[in-house]
Amino acid sequence: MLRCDELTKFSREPNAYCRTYLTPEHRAAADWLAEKMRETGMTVREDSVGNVIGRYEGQTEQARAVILGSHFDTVPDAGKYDGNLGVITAIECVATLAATGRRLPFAVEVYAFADEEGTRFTTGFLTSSAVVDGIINFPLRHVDQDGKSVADALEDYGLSVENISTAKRHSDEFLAYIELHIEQGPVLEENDLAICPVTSIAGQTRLSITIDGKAGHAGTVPMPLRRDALTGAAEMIIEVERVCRADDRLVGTVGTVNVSPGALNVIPGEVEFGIDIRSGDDAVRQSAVESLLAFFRTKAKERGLEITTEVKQTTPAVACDPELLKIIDAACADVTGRSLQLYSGAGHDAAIMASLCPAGLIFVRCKDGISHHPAESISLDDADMAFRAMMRTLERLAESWAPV
Ligand code: HGY
Ligand code: MN
Ligand code: MN
Repeated sequence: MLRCDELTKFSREPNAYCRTYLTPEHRAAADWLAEKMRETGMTVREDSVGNVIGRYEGQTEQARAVILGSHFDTVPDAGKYDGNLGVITAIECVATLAATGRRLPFAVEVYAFADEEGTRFTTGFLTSSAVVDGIINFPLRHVDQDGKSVADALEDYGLSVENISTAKRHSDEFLAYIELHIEQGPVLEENDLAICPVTSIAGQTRLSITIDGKAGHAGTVPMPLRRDALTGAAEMIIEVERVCRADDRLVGTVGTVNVSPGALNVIPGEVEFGIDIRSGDDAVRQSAVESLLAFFRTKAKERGLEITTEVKQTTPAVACDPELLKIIDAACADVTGRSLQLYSGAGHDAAIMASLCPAGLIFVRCKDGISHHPAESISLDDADMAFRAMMRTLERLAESWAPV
């Protein structure tokens, strides 16, 4: 818990916790995490996309590894446990093994992923994608709010686009990936339960929609002659909510709207807004995206507006490995005496790592289900239960999952 507090000092600004990809605060946090990993005796390195990786050998050199991981980047004005708790707990598990010189039949690798949220460059799971595919999972031409591209940001950080592929790992190196993460929802709290395993992770589509109308004088252009980009976008944004309210398998959010020229007395000429659509069912999500894009085009035509749509990310829904789920479920029950399994509406690196090796996710209760907000909080007892569940998972894996 103290370490999650300490990590908040690496932030873009002191009074709103935010740490985004390839920034000075990312660099400082990476150095701090590397030091904590080294203190446990792990060998530590950084890969070509800024992930921090610690390795604790098993009983035999170069044994296949179980990865314990999560991300250490944040959303703007973030809470202090989303991602960070999973990285800190993973380090704590290795520290506990190392404290008694205990070696498991497999190695343990701790992955601190540098960019899961996609706060700076819009597309999420950037650096776990590089571990799985050896590429950054979207065109490198995407730019941040200041117009800086990923390629330039990598250069500034001392990395290069040419080397991204060296971050790739191979399935035969690993037995499993296990992530501890706050639930970011209210169900564990409703069930008066501290932790539980996750069955599957929602698929998501991130879109950027740009509407071009005609800027003009707010006082002199008669209403019927206007091509107001913002009122057109507003009708489209309401349609996102209407479509997603109509089907409880869907959630849809418009979290960003940029209006230009952005003056009170000027009719908006251009609006760009970002959409996040999710579902546990890929077909449901795809058809919602298609029907929304069709609506947007019709609305734009009606209003004499130009529309540009860009898919920034599509990530399929992913089922956690069923065998690993049984082991994690048993480990959680060892600690809580109970069993509950939850679906995750939030995306996680586990969804990407599932393409590399069997992936599992442990949820820990967070107060009122609040997340992506400074009020995000967990209790010390629950953090302890989560840590013990992760340790029990490793022990059960050691007993039952003999490395090949
Ligand atoms: O958006 C998400 O679900 C996660 O916080 N990246
Ligand atoms: Mn998050
Ligand atoms: Mn997260």
